[in-house]
Amino acid sequence: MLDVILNLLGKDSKRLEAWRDRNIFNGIPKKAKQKQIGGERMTRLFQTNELRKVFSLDGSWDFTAIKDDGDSLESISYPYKLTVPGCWEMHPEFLTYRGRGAYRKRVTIREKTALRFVFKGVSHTARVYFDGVLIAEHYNAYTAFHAIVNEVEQGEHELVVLVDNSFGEFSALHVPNDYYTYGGINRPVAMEEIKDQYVERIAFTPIWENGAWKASVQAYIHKLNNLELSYRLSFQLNGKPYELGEGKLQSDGETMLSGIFDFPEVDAWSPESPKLYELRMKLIVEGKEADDLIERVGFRVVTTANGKIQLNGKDIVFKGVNRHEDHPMVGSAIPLQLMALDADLMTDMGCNAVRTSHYPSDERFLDLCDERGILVWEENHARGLSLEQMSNPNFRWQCEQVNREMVEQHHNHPSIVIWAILNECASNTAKGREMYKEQLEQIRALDASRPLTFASHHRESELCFDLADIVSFNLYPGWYGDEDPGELCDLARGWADAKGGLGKPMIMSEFGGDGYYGHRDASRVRGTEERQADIIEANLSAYTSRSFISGMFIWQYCDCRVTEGTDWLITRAGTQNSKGIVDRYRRPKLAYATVQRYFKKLDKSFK
Ligand code: ADA
Repeated sequence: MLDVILNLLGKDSKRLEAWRDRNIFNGIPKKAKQKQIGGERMTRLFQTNELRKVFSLDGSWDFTAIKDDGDSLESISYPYKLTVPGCWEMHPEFLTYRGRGAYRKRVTIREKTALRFVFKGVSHTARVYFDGVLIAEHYNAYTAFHAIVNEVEQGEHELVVLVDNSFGEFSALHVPNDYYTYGGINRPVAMEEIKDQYVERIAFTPIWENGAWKASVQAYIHKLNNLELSYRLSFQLNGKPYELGEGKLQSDGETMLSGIFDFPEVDAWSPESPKLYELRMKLIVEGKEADDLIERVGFRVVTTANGKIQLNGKDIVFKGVNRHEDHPMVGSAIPLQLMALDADLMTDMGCNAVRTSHYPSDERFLDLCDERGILVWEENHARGLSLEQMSNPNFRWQCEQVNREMVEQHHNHPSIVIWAILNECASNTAKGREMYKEQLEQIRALDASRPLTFASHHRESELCFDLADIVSFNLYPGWYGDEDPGELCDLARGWADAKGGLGKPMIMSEFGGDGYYGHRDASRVRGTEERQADIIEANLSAYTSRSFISGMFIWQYCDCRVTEGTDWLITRAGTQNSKGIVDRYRRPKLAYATVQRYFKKLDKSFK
């Protein structure tokens, strides 16, 4: 009998009771018969391990939609093949399918080992079975989770992932919205062979003190057995060895080691010179190499002072776009090539920043931003939730989990310079304020090294500016109203100053207007590419000429599919949000050149 350890990153399985109680999957699948699998591969833009064996499980998986709630695992047959990562909406029979699906993959194990399965993202609820035994449950498409199976015998085994992208009370964050909640295993999957003790994660926090670089390094060792073992944890950075600690590992579970180290010879990370270093952690147990973990890190600090944001002590202004993960041919499962194209187009437009609206990004995109010096505002998952939606009994734990997973999983990316929460939710109410406070405090406790913000559309009725380090406004002058962008942002500065944001840096986090790709007309009426370019121009002209503005993020980088709906969503022509500077296929609209003019000009004036 396998000793199965359920070990979700969030350890939140109890909280999925509501979901589990629906009790729709209760069988045990048949034992695996076929062969699999791909070879060892890199799952990031750099090699994460040299000792630990990491196998990518990306590729072709068996699939079926589960139409009947009474289906048990053993009665499921798999008539389809789908690609992982992928979204089932890309298959001709599931173009608009919302519901449940089952994915199956058979894996061959060479010799008895413990396995760690890492799912970088399943949209939006996953239940994972190994040889018919439930090993993980996870909610939210945009953060990773893992499960460990101990003492797996050599031979063939079966992995089944039940995926659900339906809406309902059990899902407080994935709701019908102005973007699309796709279904499927939408980010990569890896299988790792681990020893009885392994390095679970590293948290690296750079510190600039007395004119020199230091860093806090924390490492978490996970142990699967109860034996008393001696260990030593050491790492290398920039070719130099460092000792993190040694001792006896006694009980099973997690051990954390930390230290503050000097790094006198390193160069800083910055947009102009995005210098990265590998931090190579090695775990020695009973004198033998047991495990390793490699992270890529950069030395930079982010501060706020005098109403401005500083990177390494120098004031910066974000010239950015909001990005959804969406493409007509891959859904939200954006491949690396397309991520790189997105980064190239942003750079070509003159952007130095991107906001991961409205959820944590695929880590490979963050890896690209690290490499290219693109500054990132990363935010948790929520868009436009009313107080009623925030009062959903599942809202609190689902936010707590996505916040924790976002910060723990993406802590080491130097490109991330801001954490944000709850885009356009009920921060204008007393009850909403409590939740904003709780979440900002949670993130600050997890990582005090980055400033915090949230994007607000509540204008003078906003109640939470005092809780954040930066005030951020989503205003749409020229689109939802006819205000002058300059006058409106002067007013906004006044609202912020009067409502707890006095002296804090200010960002225009969303502005823009619809432009239907190819719809050009000399009348420049709403919806034409010309009008969209005019709106972008008026906004950029106002914000780039005001020194109290610390950044601007255009809504949005690319058009995106939205949920089909009959209420306000019906205003989204073509079931898409068409405010992209490029369309869903990344074809530039007229506004592209407008952005280039302003963002590239701004570059010169700031040199
Ligand atoms: C909001 C919201 C975006 C998008 C935008 C729009 O500001 O944050 O997700 O919906 O409005 O297009 O109206």
